[in-house]
Amino acid sequence: MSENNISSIKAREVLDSRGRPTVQVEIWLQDGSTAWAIAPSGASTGSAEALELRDGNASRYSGLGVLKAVENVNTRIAPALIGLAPENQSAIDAVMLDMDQTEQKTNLGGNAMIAVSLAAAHAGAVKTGVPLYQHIRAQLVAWCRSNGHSEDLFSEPTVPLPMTNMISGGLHAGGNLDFQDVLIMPVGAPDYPTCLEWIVRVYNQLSKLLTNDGYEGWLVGDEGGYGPRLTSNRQAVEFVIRAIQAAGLIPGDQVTLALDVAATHFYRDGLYHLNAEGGQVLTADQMTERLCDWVDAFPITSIEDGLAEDDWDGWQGLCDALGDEVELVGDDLFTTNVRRVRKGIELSAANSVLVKVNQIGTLSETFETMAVARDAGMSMVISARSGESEDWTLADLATAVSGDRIKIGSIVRSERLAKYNRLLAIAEDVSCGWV
Ligand code: 2PG
Ligand code: MG
Repeated sequence: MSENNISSIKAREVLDSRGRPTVQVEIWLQDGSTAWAIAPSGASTGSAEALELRDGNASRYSGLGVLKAVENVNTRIAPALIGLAPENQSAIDAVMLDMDQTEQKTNLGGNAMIAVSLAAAHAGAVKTGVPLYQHIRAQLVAWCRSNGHSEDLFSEPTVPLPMTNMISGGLHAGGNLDFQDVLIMPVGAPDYPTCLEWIVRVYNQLSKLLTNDGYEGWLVGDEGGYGPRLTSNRQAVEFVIRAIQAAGLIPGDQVTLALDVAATHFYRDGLYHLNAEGGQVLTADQMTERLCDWVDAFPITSIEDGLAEDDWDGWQGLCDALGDEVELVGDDLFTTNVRRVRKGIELSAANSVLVKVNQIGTLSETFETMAVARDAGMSMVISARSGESEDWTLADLATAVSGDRIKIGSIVRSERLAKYNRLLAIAEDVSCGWV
């Protein structure tokens, strides 16, 4: 009988939710069954992220084509993986890592590698006949056992709490806000379907409030959050609070706020440049004071990238000031890179890690980052990118690793809903992590 291993692999260039090329990988098993995955892609990228290999040929897609990455899969990676068992994720990722041999995946391309790595996870689930989240959980446990980490770092799969984008700024929207996202977390929702209903309710109220006050309550950014031209970052937070109230929900009790400040993108020459605040220029201490004021004034329970990716001293100060009461999440700071997470732990610079698989390039390396973070007691926010697709792998990944939160973007646009809707199916069988 056939072992039903990988019989062929094919990559192709497809488009993401922003109309930019990205890599899709399809895997066939010996029995003819198939599985696929599509690499996500960011806009507000950290400088330590795995390289997104792009063609640079300006006559096609303004240089953003990914035909080189596609070729790397088809001519280099695929021949090395034919015949391997798809349910051995570590072995598949190890082949690619051995072949690449670079810190930031500049040889094969992080986009090529992550698409293969995720497609292999799907193929493993197809072969073993279990839902993807169960298969990823099994791979995570196997990875922990063979790498000297306790599998008890991760509880049984649970549905993570959504952290949902309401107002977008920064590099994600055409408005004028410096801060990238104002998000809500329905902490008081008794189950996942109720979470979604609450989120949609708040989202619709926000549209009305913005529009009634003369702002663009219909224009949305890359992730489906509204992108109005407001007069300050603070005003965005105030609108979201009002929308929660207008939805008949209690801010702080039933729904809390989260921010993705994405501060790297307005950090220049050691200072934070806030255009939406009349061009104010703040030091790290002043930014920290500003965030402390906001935490006092509003029910903010999570702040991502409150300071810039290499401002480690600043992060230590932020963590001293707010680390006991607020989840301080490193995105650009950590780039899902275990070395950077270890440094963050040594310096007590943050208490939470944002996990984005394409920042590091393989699922196995993502497991390592998560194990080290969990071992240090950090929480985990499993996150989509601004460039997404119909691929819903994120929902299963976040469930499999019992992530505390899942950050998908807003509650509109099909590339986001593919994940929110997948979680509805998962939640029929899996309990909620926050209840
Ligand atoms: C972030 C992500 C998702 P991007 O900064 O957290 O919101 O954005 O994918 O552009 O890096
Ligand atoms: Mg971020």
